[in-house]
This record gives sequence, C-alpha cells and structure tokens, in this order.
Amino acid sequence: MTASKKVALITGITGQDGSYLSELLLEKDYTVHGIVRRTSNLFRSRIEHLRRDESIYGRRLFLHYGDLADNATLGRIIADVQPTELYHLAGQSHVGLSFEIPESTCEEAGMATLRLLEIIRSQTQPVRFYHASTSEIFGNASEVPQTEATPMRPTSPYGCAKTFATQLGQVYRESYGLFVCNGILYNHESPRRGENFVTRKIARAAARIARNLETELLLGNIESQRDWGRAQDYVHAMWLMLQYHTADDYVVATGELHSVRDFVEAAFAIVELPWQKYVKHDPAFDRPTEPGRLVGCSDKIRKILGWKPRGTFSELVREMVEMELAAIDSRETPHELLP
Ligand code: NAP
Ligand code: G4F
Repeated sequence: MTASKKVALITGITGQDGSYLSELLLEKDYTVHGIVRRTSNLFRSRIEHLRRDESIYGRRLFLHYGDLADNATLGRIIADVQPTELYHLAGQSHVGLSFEIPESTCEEAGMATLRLLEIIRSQTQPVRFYHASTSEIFGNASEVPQTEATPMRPTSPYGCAKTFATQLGQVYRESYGLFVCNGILYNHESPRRGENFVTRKIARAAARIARNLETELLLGNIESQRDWGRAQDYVHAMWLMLQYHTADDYVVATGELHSVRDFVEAAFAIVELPWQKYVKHDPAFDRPTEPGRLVGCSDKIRKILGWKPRGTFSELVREMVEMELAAIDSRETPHELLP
C-alpha cells in the first residue's frame, strides 16, 4: 500500500494544523494517512487541494473514516496503516466552548489520547507519537515565561483534559519506554484558523467591514493577552520532535505577548478604518475564567532541535487580513486561495 518508508498517520488532518502538517510531510516524501469524521458534506476545505491532486491522493495521501470515540476503528486503522509516526491533533479545540460542552471536550482531548496510547502500546512495530499539548495546561501560571518545568494549573475544562493527556504521555513514555512527545504549543494562527478563534474572527471582520459586507465586530475581553505564532512554523516543530533520537516535551512559542486589542488595531490599520467605530463588547464572548499571562520560553527546542519562529506579529496580522480581502475579492473561501 505504501510507496515510501516513512508513514505518518494524522488525527485531525482536516484542521488548521493537520492540513499544514500534511503538506510538510508530503514534501518530505512521507506517505500520509489521515483520519476524518463522517460529515454530511464531503468538501473538506483545508485539504481539498490535496484531495483533488491525482498525483497525491490515493498514491501518497489516504483518508480513513474514524472518530476519536470509536476505539475499534482507531485500532483497525493503526493496524492496517502501520504508521512509523502518529500525530494526534484531533479534538474539540475551543477553550471557550469547553465550558459549554465539557464532557465531550474531555472525552476528545483526554480519554481519546489514552485510547491511542494504549493502541500504540500494543503494536509490535514501534510508533513515534506526537501529542498536541498546549499552553492552556499552565493556566493560572505560577511563572512568566513558562518552561517545560512550569507546574500545570489549568483554568478550563479544555486545559484540564489536555493536562491529563500530557501527563499520561509522560507516564507512558517513562513506564513503557514508548516514544511519546508532548508539544506544548502556544497559540498559532494562519488564514486557515477556525472562524471562531479570535484572530481569524478579527481578520475576517476587518475585511468584511472594509468591503461593506458587515457593520460591526462583537468581541469578548480585548485586554486578554496571548503569545501568537504562525501555524506553519509550529507544525515544523512537531515534525522535528519526532525526528530526534529521544522523546521529550517541548514548549513551542514566540516569547512575545500581544493583546487582542493589539490584534484589532493592527488588523483595522491594514484596511485603514478606525476600529473604535466598529468593535463592540459582547459579554457572550467573555469566559468564566481566563488563564494568566501565557507566554512561552522556547529555549529548549531552539537549542536541541534548532527550531525558531519566523516572521513578526504585524506580518501575521497582515497575512490573515490580506487573505480575507483576496477571498472576498475573488469570491472564494480563503482556504482555496492558499499557496
Ligand atoms: P482544529 O482546527 O480545531 O482541528 C481539530 C481537528 O480535530 C479537525 O480535523 C476536526 O475534524 C478533528 N476532530 C474533532 N473532533 C473529532 C473527533 N471526535 N473525531 C475525529 N476527529 C475530530 O485544531 P488545530 O488548531 O488544528 O489544533 C490541532 C490540535 O492542537 C488540537 O488538539 C488543539 O487542541 C491543539 N492545540 C492547538 C493550538 C493552536 O493554537 N491552534 C495550540 C495548542 C494546542 P473536523 O474537521 O471534522 O471538525
Ligand atoms: O482565539 P482564542 O479562542 O484562543 P485560546 O482560548 O487562547 O485557545 C487557542 O489557543 C490555545 C493555546 O494556548 C489552544 F490550546 C486552543 O486549542 C486554541 O487554539 O482566544 C484568545 C483570547 C482569549 O482570551 C479570549 O477570551 O481572545 C479572547 N477573546 C476575546 N473576544 C475571544 C473573543 N476569543 C474568541 N474565540 N472569540 C471572541 O469573540
């Protein structure tokens, strides 16, 4: 079934990170398998360009139906595909929503990781496992910036589930000698970001207001701060982790803090509009709790794996807003326009 020796399996291949990671691995001559959920619509915008490419799809890229809740199917796919590397990216990834749907969030972000770890423990061939951990595990962080040694103090159901999964990853690595890496990734964005995350929401609204398609942007807490990087750089970090001779945990971050307000100001400056006229506070987008100052120290991955983030905050905002404008002007979805 497989042409090249390196075989990757990606859960969450249709998500922001899964789509960029697929492109990276295909460039590196991997055979890539992805798990997709059954949906009523076969169009999977972020990977549609790969699925339509006859030189790739069915030759070096394969999709399999599966759900994180379906243990038997996950086991069968892993046994059939025999991946050398498994990138586990799937699950409900919205922190605010995790307060509304805590049980399914914890099932997907927590229990599903345990299921996958158990499946790879039972494989006869070794599988290198990447777990998509997050800065949300630090939550009400006891120090700034955070490192791999910072205590985990999550402040949301999502953060709790990711903490559980991160610690399980460590336990399985230490107890059974499995090759398990936790990538403790801080926020990373792109034109492929889901529309209900704050950066994409702002970029999209700035473009739509500029083109007279919308008249206002409703936001929650604009004083919140995040360490925002580029998704393309962060999937490269995932790959680097699984190429090293030993498994470990790594913080992946820019080390720079910006507020939601900074993002708004930069986005509206690109379309030359006064943001104060359009941005309104809507308490529906406030969260019951917010984490503290989440900003990461990525010295370890820079030193050991030679990773570093590229580009600036302003360049990221510009890329996202310009892609939204181009999408409106060409009447396509931004995902279809991406290089
Ligand atoms: P995303 O765009 O929300 O993608 C999530 C993916 O998971 C989608 O492919 C989705 O499929 C799939 N999925 C959700 N529930 C599933 C289920 N029950 N069964 C099978 N597949 C399911 O997330 P992302 O931004 O790419 O992030 C990837 C991972 O990294 C997530 O685990 C996230 O929590 C974590 N993370 C993200 C960031 C960040 O800033 N982006 C930072 C740290 C950690 P559909 O397309 O069918 O919905
Ligand atoms: O864009 P956000 O929803 O990202 P958040 O909560 O930081 O989570 C993302 O990054 C995590 C990594 O640290 C990932 F683990 C997670 O999967 C996800 O990818 O919100 C960013 C900030 C928050 O403080 C939020 O309260 O923006 C604030 N915000 C203000 N108004 C808003 C809004 N967030 C959203 N989504 N929508 C608003 O209208």
